[in-house]
Amino acid sequence: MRPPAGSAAWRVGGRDLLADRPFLLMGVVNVTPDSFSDGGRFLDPGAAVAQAVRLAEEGADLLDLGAESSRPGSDPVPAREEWRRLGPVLEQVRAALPELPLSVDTTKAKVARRALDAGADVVNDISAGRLDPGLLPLVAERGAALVLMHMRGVPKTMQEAPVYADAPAEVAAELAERLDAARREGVREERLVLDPGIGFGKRVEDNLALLRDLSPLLALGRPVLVGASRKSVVGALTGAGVEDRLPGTLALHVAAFLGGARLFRVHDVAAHRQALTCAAALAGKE
Ligand code: HH2
Repeated sequence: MRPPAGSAAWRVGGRDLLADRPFLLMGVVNVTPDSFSDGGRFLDPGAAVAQAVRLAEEGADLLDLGAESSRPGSDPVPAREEWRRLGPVLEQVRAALPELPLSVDTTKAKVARRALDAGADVVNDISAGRLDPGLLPLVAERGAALVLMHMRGVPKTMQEAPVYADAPAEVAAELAERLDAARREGVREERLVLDPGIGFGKRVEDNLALLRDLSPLLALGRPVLVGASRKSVVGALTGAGVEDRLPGTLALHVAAFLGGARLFRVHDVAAHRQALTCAAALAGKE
C-alpha cells in the first residue's frame, strides 16, 4: 500500500532527508552565462563555490548545481561544455561541503554519470528521463535519488503554445507515466520526487492552477518539489523584475507548502527558511 499523500520518505544516500523535517530547501547554484535570474553571476568556479557555501550557511538542506539554462527559448548545451562548466564547481563544492547532499540539474546521462562519480547524490532531470534514454538506467544502477520534473517538449519551444484544460490532472497523468518509466528501469520508489515544473511550457493560469491544487500529484505517493523562485509567473502577476520577485515567490511557496509540497528549489534560502518555518508552525507541521 502507498503511504498517505505527503508523508513519503525520500532516501538520499543512506538517509531519509524528510524524516525529521517538514520541508527541505534546495538552494540553486547556476553555473551558466544565461540563466534567467542569475546567469553569468557564478560562471567563475570560485564565485559559484562561494555562492554554494553561502546558501549552505543560510540553511540549505541540499544544493542543486546546474550548467545548462532551461529558460524558455534557450538552446541545449553540448555535454562536453556542460561538464566543463560544472565539473570544477561540483568537485570544489563537494570538498567544501562534504556532508551536504548535492543535486545536479541535467537531462544528460553523460553529465549525470560524471557528476555521480564526483560525489553528487541526486539527479534533477527537468525532462523526467524523456530527453536521454540512458538517464533512468544510470540512476537505477547507481542508486541515486531522482527528481522527475514535468515539461512538455523542450525549453526552446515549450512556451510557444501551451494548452491545458486541467493542468493539475494533466500534469499528474503525464508524470505518472514518467514515474512508471523510472520504476520499470529499476529506480527505487523511495529515491523519487515529483515536480510539476512551474514555468515549463505553462501559462500563468496553468502555473496558478498547479500551485493551488497539488492533490492529483500528491496522490501518486511521492514527495512533491516546487520551484517557482523568481519565475515569470511572479513577474506577470506583479510587474516585478527578476531581482525583485522574492515576496511573490514566498507567497507561492508558502501556499504550495500548505497544499502539501515538501521540497522547494530556491535562490533565497534564508528568507524561505523563515517563511516556511512560520507556515509550518501555523499548520502544526513542525
Ligand atoms: N526550474 C529551473 C531549472 N531547474 N528543476 C526543477 N526540478 N524544478 C524547477 O522548477 C526548475 C528546475 C529554472 O530555473 P533556474 O535554474 O533559476 O533558471 P535557468 O533554467 O535559466 O538556469
